[in-house]
Amino acid sequence: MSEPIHTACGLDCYDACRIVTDEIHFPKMHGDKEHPAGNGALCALINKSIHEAGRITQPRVDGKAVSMEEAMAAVAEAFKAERSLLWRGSGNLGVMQEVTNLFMKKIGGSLTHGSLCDAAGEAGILLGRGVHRNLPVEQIAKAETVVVWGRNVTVTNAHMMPFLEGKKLVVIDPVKTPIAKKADLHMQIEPRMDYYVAILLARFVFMEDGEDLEWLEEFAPEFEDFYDYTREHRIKAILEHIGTDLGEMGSILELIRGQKTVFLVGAGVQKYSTGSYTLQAIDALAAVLGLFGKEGCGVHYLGDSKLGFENPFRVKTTSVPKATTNFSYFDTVLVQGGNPAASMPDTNRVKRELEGVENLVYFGLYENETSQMARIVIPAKNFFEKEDVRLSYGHHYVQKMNKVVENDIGISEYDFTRYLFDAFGFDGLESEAAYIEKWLLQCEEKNGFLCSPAHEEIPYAEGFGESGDDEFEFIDDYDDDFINPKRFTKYRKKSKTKPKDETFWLLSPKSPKSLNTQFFRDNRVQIHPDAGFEEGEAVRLVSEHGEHTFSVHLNEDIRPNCVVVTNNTTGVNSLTPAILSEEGHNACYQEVKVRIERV
Ligand SMILES: Nc1nc2c(c(=O)[nH]1)N[C@H]1C(S)=C(S)[C@@H](COP(=O)(O)OP(=O)(O)OC[C@H]3O[C@@H](n4cnc5c(=O)[nH]c(N)nc54)[C@H](O)[C@@H]3O)O[C@H]1N2
Ligand SMILES: Nc1nc2c(c(=O)[nH]1)N[C@H]1C(S)=C(S)[C@@H](COP(=O)(O)OP(=O)(O)OC[C@H]3O[C@@H](n4cnc5c(=O)[nH]c(N)nc54)[C@H](O)[C@@H]3O)O[C@H]1N2
Ligand code: SF4
Ligand SMILES: [Mo]
Repeated sequence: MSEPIHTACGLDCYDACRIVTDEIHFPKMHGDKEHPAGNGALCALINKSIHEAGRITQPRVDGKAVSMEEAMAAVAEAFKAERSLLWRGSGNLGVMQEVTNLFMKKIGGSLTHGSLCDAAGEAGILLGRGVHRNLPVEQIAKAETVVVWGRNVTVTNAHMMPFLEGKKLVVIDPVKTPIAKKADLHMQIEPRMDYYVAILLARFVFMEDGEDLEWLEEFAPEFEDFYDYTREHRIKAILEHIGTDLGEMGSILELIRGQKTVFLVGAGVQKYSTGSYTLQAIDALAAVLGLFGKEGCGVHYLGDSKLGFENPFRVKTTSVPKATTNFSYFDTVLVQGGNPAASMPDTNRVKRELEGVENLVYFGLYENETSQMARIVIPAKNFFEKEDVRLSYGHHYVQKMNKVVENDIGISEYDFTRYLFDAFGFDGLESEAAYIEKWLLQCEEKNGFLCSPAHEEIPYAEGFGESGDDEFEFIDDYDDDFINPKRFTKYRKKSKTKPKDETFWLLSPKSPKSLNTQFFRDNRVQIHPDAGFEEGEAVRLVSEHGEHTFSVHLNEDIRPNCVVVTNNTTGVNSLTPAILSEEGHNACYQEVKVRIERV
């Protein structure tokens, strides 16, 4: 029996599971029952990350197999060009992924800002709270009512499930997801309308004098202006528009009134140009109910896992937006841990841009659309093959990732950076162990596990902002109001971003079988049976940005004016727009409607 090795799953997932294995039994492994955010189980994706067939083991340059030394020499040569960019995906969430920033800084290269993922919502949270302190899972455990709002918990965040047991459940989602089927109430909302739900619910709370006056007076004194703002919204027209009625709104209020309530908000509500306003409105509703700074209450969203850490890889460089990158401006582009040719919006544009790059370097684990286009391909090590530290956007626990397997495949991000520092004669790169220690030394211990320095048992108990001295800022403007004409004009000017009325909203949530574009690729579109298509039939989806053919899968759980194409489906992003959210520089995958054509 060899010594147990502890590590963590590096896949981009809320749960960041702690893993227990040992040298003899690996790849057999299990979760850690004692871990405060896990329950001992690991999901099936972890096995796929060990046995994946499409793993790249052979470096190549210009289509020819070469040694790692030759391939790295080609990378060094490529970085002598004038304009270089590092575009990093989220294939591995270990902190050591960012060590490559240090090299980009040295050569005056560019990085990216914004996100494909959660940055619109994050921006909305910052507008209201000043700093985004995520709600600890221990507080979720103490809630009486949980509102699952645009998060597909059973698929994307399975380790949250034990925390929801025995609670009153409200689900707000255009799809009757597995968690919606278990809920006391499912609001099958029209997509992109969550802002209105939050604003109207807040208005109704005021109307029935349900606001938490004492808390508001101390921490959010502008609440009366916010009440006036909610009253600018016309109830009847909005209820019709968002596909609900007074009865349903009343039932939600009944489930949250006087209850310790947590809003579990997911990426689904904010894949729009207006995504920041949605989170700011949901936060405002939480404030009216007095849900901040109290036990068993709050808003949980994808957190900033690096909050509170001094990040040794943080550098100041020029940057370009990650979701709409103009790749062809650069001579050399390093794609690390990502698959932009499939995962970015508007694939047709992205591929044209990538074709315009002289030296496209792909540094990753698997063959994919991007590796196929690259001039230089560098195989990476997976998270069982290197040392790292795993933070989580779903909870506050930190895990040292220990190497479990030794082999000759690939190169780690640290060694990649070391090679380039040496090739260019740069100094200043510390040892890998020193960086890892820098991260770990900043952690605190909680329940016998490492924990982020930003962890607070009950966030915002003292107030908002970095210091806790600030007030909560209510949302007081919305650029997208279709009902109040005085607000509508601004939006009309930006009509480029308005989804053209093509009948069906395109929803692209995550799949249980894949981690973004890793592991399994789908070819299906899920359509409500009422749309009149047959199971297995081939249909073309057409948007103003492109088209692609999919195989029909009928699903009566979908709101009938929506189609679902999970984000691991080949071609989904041919349909999506290359635009940025109004705040946060985020991708807006769902700001699009599609037409369905028989082929
Ligand atoms: N198995 C698996 N797990 C994953 C991932 C994966 O690829 N596979 N990816 C990881 C990553 S990168 C992320 S960011 C997280 C994201 O995980 P989640 O936060 O769960 O995000 P999504 O899966 O994109 O969508 C969540 C839900 O939002 C709903 N939705 C869509 N539009 C709207 C809307 O306008 N309003 C409302 N209220 N709901 C809407 C969808 O129907 C879906 O049920 O998951 C992580 N976990
Ligand atoms: N239509 C639509 N598109 C979406 C979304 C959506 O909701 N709808 N969601 C978006 C979201 S939330 C996200 S987060 C993005 C994700 O998009 P990307 O960040 O592009 O993620 P993946 O497509 O999974 O590609 C990750 C790649 O990382 C590589 N990799 C894995 N581990 C390592 C490692 O340790 N080192 C290195 N160097 N490489 C590694 C693997 O080869 C894998 O192919 O997709 C976005 N795309
Ligand atoms: S993908 Fe998520 S649920 Fe699955 S093992 Fe990794 S962290 Fe845990
Ligand atoms: Mo994501």
